[in-house]
Amino acid sequence: QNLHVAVVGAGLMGADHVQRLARRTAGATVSAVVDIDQERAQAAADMASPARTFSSVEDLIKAGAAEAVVLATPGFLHEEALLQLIDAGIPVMCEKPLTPGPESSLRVVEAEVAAGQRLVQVGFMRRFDAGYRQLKNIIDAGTYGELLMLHHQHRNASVPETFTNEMVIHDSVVHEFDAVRFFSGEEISNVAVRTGRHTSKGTELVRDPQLVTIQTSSGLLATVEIFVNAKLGYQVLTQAVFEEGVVKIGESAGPTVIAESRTGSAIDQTYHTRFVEAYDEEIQQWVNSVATGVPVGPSAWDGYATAAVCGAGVSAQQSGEITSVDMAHKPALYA
Ligand code: ISE
Repeated sequence: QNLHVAVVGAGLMGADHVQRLARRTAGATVSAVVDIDQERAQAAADMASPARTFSSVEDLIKAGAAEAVVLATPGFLHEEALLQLIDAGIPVMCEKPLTPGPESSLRVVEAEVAAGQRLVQVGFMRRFDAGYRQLKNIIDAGTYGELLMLHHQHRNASVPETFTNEMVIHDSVVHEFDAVRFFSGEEISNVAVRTGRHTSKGTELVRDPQLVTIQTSSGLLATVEIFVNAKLGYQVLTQAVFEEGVVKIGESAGPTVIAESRTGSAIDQTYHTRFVEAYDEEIQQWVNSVATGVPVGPSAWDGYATAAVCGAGVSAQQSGEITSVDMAHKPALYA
């Protein structure tokens, strides 16, 4: 079996997925690349020749050039593409966020429910990271008793000048919102955001770092330090506190070197390298799931639920208050 996959959006993430599908994914071929910028589409398609190029999802669908799609355009373009693809019955692996707001995400969920089948997987790749899966197994097995608290640190080396305070929530903390839902198996009921001292090495539009606190429906508390101009490199760390122990994940996977009067190990500079195995696993499992027809990854509901939390998160950033999350009723399709 060889699934014909089109990659829509030939930016950094899209081009990365073209290479992944062409070189490191079994059972898939890149059949097309879609981008309004045809030069960019062609450059990406050349990495996977003989892929065709298109300038819109509509043309792609009309040409029948894809059995499945990886959607990697900017988030504000997702809704229109997703609705077209769902309508055409084409499975999609949609990069996060599903859409940049709860109302638009809910429209995607409703379209899927109307189609009567799960066609959308959302790109929360951390669920495929080995450390994340090990911690999830420990939580579910109750190895150290009940989970009492989660502490996350999410540090980016830097962000572009155009990165806004809202994007801190929508682009970055969205991963921890999904992580807390993944680890706890519960929805998030409220969120708060505090800022204190801020870095002088940061960018104009961001208060940096920020401390986000999250509470799930049963009361589990989680903290997130989000620091997007941390300079030191790229770090995503989690500490889970149980009744009878603490489990840490995300410390460097590389060797510890003791030399030149120091001890330590290298850390990644970007999420492309830090999570490369997770992305590979995410895409491989998605391709397999399209073949079997049994969805395995985060669903459109997970995309909607995190969008709802992001909405509350941005309000909380502005008000400084503990802000409750408004959530629609979960359709049976996602039970
Ligand atoms: C980026 O969009 C990502 O998804 C990364 O995983 C995250 O670490 C980063 O903060 C975001 O900007």
